Amino acid sequence: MGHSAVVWDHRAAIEITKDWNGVDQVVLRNPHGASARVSLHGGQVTSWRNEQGEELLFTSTKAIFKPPKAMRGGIQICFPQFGNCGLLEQHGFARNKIWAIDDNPPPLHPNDSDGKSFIDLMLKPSEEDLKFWPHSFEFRLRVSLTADGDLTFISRVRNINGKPFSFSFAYHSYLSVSDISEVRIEGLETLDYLDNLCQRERFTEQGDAITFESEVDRIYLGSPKVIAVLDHEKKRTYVIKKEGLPDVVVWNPWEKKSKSMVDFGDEEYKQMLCVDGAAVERSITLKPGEEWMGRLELSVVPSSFCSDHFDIRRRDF
Ligand code: TA6
Repeated sequence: MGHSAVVWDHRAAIEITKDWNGVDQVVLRNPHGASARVSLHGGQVTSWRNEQGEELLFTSTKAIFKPPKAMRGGIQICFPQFGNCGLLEQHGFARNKIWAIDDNPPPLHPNDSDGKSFIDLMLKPSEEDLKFWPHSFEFRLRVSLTADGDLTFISRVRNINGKPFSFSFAYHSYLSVSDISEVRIEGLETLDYLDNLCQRERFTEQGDAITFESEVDRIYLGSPKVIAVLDHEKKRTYVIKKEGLPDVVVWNPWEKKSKSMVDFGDEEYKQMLCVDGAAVERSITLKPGEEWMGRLELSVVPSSFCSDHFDIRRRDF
């Protein structure tokens, strides 16, 4: 008896609803019950749930769901600037803009769609935007949920034949963790980092793995393609794989800073950690017609898998 090939029609796995502000929100589902939600506001992923329906991203209970500010949590697209060292608003304007669904994206590699449910979004500068950042770009974002429940991002920024421009970038990712004091990051050992708590002064990481006892706000430089964030209590590990993103931003506000943020609970620093695939130290420069691509893949594996199956310190799998 022939096997009926299960053709996974990615469009069948997509539902378009409205978010809390009536902005379109795309729900991606896979055949095993995992899901992700992408708001056209900022192209922000506001939810990523595993097959058991467990939420894997952090969102503050005090988040302010009011444009143009990004909701505190999820995964935010920081472009064309990361940080507040430039002329634009903190982390750039992309996360505060309404994106459009891109019905006719230039083709990607077949691997980038096989067996995935995905949505293609597009951001182009408005006349208003061009007054603040006079560069004609097209930003194509593909957010996918794989059959295994992994969450993947492909960002493609193209210079549409204007003059050359430079930008910095980050996937500002709020991971949900059980208890920050029981979390460690592997893969950043021995790297240099810029410390945002010391005017971005450069230091070298001495630790065996990154652990947390106070506020951390660092940009690790020249990081490997794979980073692991181990949640001891849940015995699970976030595996972050990236391409085109040489840096990793690590941020936990800890107690004092948490109390200073109106859209963040005083104790919520205990349940979150930002680990962002980024390109910050060296901005990316595009000549007319050139395109930059930045890929990120997030998966969650049982921590036993980590210790038994791969040694993050060897940085290969
Ligand atoms: O390094 C991450 C960071 O720049 C922190 O300094 C903190 O400001 C965080 O981003 C959050 O920024 P946001 O603009 O989302 O409040």
